[in-house]
Amino acid sequence: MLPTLVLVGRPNVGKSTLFNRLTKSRDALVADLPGLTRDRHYGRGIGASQPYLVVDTGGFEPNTDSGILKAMAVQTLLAIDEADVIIFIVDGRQGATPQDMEIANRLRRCKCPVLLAVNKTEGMNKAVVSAEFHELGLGDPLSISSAHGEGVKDIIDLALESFDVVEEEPELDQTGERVPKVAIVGRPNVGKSTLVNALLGEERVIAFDEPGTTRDSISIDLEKNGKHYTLIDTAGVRKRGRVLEAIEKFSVIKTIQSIEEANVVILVVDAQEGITEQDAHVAAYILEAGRALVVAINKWDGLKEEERDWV
Ligand SMILES: Nc1nc2c(ncn2[C@@H]2O[C@H](COP(=O)(O)OP(=O)(O)OP(=O)(O)O)[C@@H](O)[C@H]2O)c(=O)[nH]1
Ligand SMILES: [Mg+2]
Repeated sequence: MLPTLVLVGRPNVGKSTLFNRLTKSRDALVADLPGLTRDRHYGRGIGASQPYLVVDTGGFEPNTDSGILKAMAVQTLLAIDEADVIIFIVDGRQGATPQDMEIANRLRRCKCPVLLAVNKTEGMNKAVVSAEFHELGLGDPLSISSAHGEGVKDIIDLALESFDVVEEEPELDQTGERVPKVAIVGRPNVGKSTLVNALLGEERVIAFDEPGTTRDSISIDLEKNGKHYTLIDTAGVRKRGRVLEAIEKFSVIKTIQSIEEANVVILVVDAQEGITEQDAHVAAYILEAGRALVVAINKWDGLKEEERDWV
């Protein structure tokens, strides 16, 4: 499992600037307009002694006007749920705002560590600027400059401190051959589980929860034509609260983690709905991660002849 670092903060504090620096991509849109990040939110982090996953939560529009969801969008709350470490970014030039306080209140309930990063502090007296952020109640504020890189390596090192670098041993079957890991990913309802069941068919299977993980992907042994495979199914059980569950079931973080674990990824798309932006982002990540990609176009049977040609 890659440690997952989630960048949280109100609009315009510099989340995407930090995301770009950590992933060295200029892809994520950085602009002087609040709420503009519409682009990529998930990337592999660099510059540390081990790989990690960075999630930029900007641009997820809150979709309700009451309660905590007003300050934080559902995707952000989901990401927080699945984070290993949260980096909460505030703007050192603007000082602590009521919205910062609201976000801090939510983050204080998180089980994972939260690091408080005071951004845009280049050329400023760091002790003075960061002092007022103690009131957020999230420990010592750490001064950084996303744009200039000051303090960035320190905060990442701190964030990853408690994670061991794990060299995974490839699993071998009885004959000593490597067992390929096949992840099956895709949006909810595209038919992932049905595909898994179809693959398994009459074969004897042993299903078990991946040991030592808090996330709920499931590994399944499959023997087909005398060869062994491990299927990784992300569609398994969810432990999340009922409210969130109802709004959004698709977890990109879980999907990415299973891609990282796998040698081959089957991306299941729905022929009747076509390829969504989400599908395209996931496909891009699979290729970037250097995994073999198989695109499975499911629900083919429901299409008319001319629709099949089009797909
Ligand atoms: N001076 C200074 N400006 C910065 C720094 N980091 C980011 N900025 C500027 O702050 C503005 C917002 O940066 P973004 O990275 O787009 O902010 P964001 O948090 O991703 O914003 P949303 O995605 O809209 O929530 C841009 O004009 C950046 O150039 C910094 O370290 N110092
Ligand atoms: Mg942004």
